[in-house]
Amino acid sequence: PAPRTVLLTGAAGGMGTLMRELLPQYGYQLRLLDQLPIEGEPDAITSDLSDRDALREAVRGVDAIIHLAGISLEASFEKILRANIEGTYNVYEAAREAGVRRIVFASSNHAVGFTPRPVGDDPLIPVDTPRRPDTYYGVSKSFGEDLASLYWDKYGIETVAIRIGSCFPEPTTVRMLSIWLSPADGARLLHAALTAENVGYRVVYGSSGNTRPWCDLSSARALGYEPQDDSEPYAAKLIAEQGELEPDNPDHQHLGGAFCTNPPIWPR
Ligand code: NAI
Ligand code: 15L
Repeated sequence: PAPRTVLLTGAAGGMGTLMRELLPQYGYQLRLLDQLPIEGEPDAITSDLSDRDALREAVRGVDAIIHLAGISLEASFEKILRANIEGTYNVYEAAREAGVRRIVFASSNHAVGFTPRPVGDDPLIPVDTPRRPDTYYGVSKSFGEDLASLYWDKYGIETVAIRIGSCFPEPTTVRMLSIWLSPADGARLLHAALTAENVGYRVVYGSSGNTRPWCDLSSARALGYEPQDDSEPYAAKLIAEQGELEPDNPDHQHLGGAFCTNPPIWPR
């Protein structure tokens, strides 16, 4: 049966806030968790991912987990270790103990951020491209993907790991024109990842149907995801303001953009 009750970790964050508005229309009952309290959501669980007892309680009775919580930019290795590496391990352990069968893991383009971005007629970046993390943050997403693989092979817990491009209400840079995931497409992709059958362990890219794509969406489409949005209407204005991407600019050479050179640091 399709999952109905879903734990959403990171529910206070940017994507969490967008997704808790958009997902209920697909019929999900969301249980919310974040280290930060969520205004207007008295039932949300306010807890750090390091609190294993709270996680055990949070996963009880859910059909699936959407795991968004974590540090979403670069930070010291110690902070990344605690929130993203140990935190994700704690989520998977809680799921295993409780018998949760499916997790959707918010991976990131930064797990493969040092991959050169396609130029001209170059092929799109495939999901099986070698990992090339661009930060400790990207390493933690690489770790999450491998942990998901382990929990599938060893315990039969299914994961769709989504290498999200840039999920914000609008694209704000020229790079984002290629990797933007509109919030509505984000919800479509999460719904597909929750409901597709027999996913096992699967990695997909999470972008809208952008006119200037960099990443191959075929594995996402194989889940039943059909993007409806395209960043192109934003292109003229962004390019007029910021200029085209330059092949010689180190910030413009890789999928991960400035995360490869001068990454934004948490907290923003
Ligand atoms: P965000 O930084 O806005 O939200 C992350 C949330 O996780 C925050 O509310 C924070 O309080 C919570 N959190 C952090 N550490 C925690 C801990 N130890 N215990 C409990 N909660 C904790 O990030 P955003 O943009 O909403 O991203 C959500 C997820 O998607 C993150 O895992 C991020 O790495 C990933 N992602 C997001 C992209 C995007 O474009 N928004 C792109 C690629 C990946
Ligand atoms: C990410 O992984 C970050 O969480 C998000 O804040 C954006 O920076 C995004 O990647 C991006 O590459 O634009």
